[in-house]
Amino acid sequence: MSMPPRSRTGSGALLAGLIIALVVAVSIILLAASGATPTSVWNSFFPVHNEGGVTDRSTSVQGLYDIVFYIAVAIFFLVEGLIVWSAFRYRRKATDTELPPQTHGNNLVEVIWTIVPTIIVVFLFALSWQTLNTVEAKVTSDVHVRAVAARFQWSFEYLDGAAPDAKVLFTQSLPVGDDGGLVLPVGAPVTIDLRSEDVIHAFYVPKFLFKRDVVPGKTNTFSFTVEDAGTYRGQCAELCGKEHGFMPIVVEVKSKEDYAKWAGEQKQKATAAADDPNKVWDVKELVAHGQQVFNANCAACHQPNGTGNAAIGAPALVGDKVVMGPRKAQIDVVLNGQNNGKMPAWRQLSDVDIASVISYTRNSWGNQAPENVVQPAEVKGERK
Ligand code: HEC
Ligand SMILES: [Cu+2]
Repeated sequence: MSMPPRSRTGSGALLAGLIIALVVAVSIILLAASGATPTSVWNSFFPVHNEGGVTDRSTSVQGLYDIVFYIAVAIFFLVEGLIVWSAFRYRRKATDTELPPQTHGNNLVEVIWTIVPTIIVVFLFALSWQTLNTVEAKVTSDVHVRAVAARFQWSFEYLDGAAPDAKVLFTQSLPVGDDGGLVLPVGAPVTIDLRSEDVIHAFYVPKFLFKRDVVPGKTNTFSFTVEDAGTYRGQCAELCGKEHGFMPIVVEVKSKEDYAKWAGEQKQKATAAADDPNKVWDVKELVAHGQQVFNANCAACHQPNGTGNAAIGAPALVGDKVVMGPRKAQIDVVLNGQNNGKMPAWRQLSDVDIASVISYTRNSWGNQAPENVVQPAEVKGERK
């Protein structure tokens, strides 16, 4: 077959070269302008910027990642290199008038490009298998925590042993503060059970190089030991609803001694509160706990910022006459409901929960009710 002789000279290749040079130059200028250095660009290809994880399991995850990454880089340069090389080496020349010889099939290269990828895939399979076994290894733990995810909050129940028979010693909830978040000892094996109250969430702390789904009706478990003390931030990593972005996880890792002291204090506080319904609570404690109760039970209708939802007839609690009025009337509404259950009854909540949530509504969103504190004992007295 013959082809018309080509009139174009090397100008096409020159243009292509210029465009590539321009793209490279602009990329370098933009990266430099944003403060990137060659090291920071290189590190950005790795998890947590190549700093390494902080748990005993993260080393093997990082090792697997590194190997996969380097193999991918090698394949990238090999394949791109061959494409560019053959494009130049076998490009049509101005003097060419015939099609080049048409080749069909080559047993040698076909065998090579079947065997080599197979070896790579089998190798990565074995390596992943091994990594998975390391990451999933069960250990006898000193600390058992049940992480409960609910739209849109995490709480951490500290258990007195392995689930499912374990008792809850005390509970930690976000938002963060002195008593928020997940607190763990450094250098001690920890087991976390994941439970969802509603939809699928995911537990993800980047510095652990680990992520696991929290599935309703199923308990996922994982164990690890944190090797460096410090504060590590994470986030629910499953799109679970419109406030999904506000489900932070904060892990505070303390020395073993500090942890033991802290856990002892939490346990004592929880026991004291449970044993003594007549304990007089501090307004700050009530409001802090009340916010959790509100977000878990009331915010769906009254909204997290208390502005209500006209569509379902849930009134705004900001400046509401019941919330700003006498305590007794509000205890009655929350315990027994109102308007044939359009406002549901909340008798199933504990005295502490109800006292807390009422105190919260009386001290939030600009509300400053004259009677601003309701104690658990008062709620107990109103139950019929
Ligand atoms: C299923 C939606 C829903 C949930 C959940 C809900 N409420 Fe209500 N709430 C309503 C509706 C609707 C009304 C108005 C009832 C009526 O028409 O009288 C109401 C009324 C109230 C009132 C009385 C306001 C007034 O002016 O009469 C208070 C106080 C209140 N809710 C507090 C709470 C608290 C505290 C919680 C959580 C423990 C909660 N609500 C959970 C729907 C809800
Ligand atoms: Cu979530």
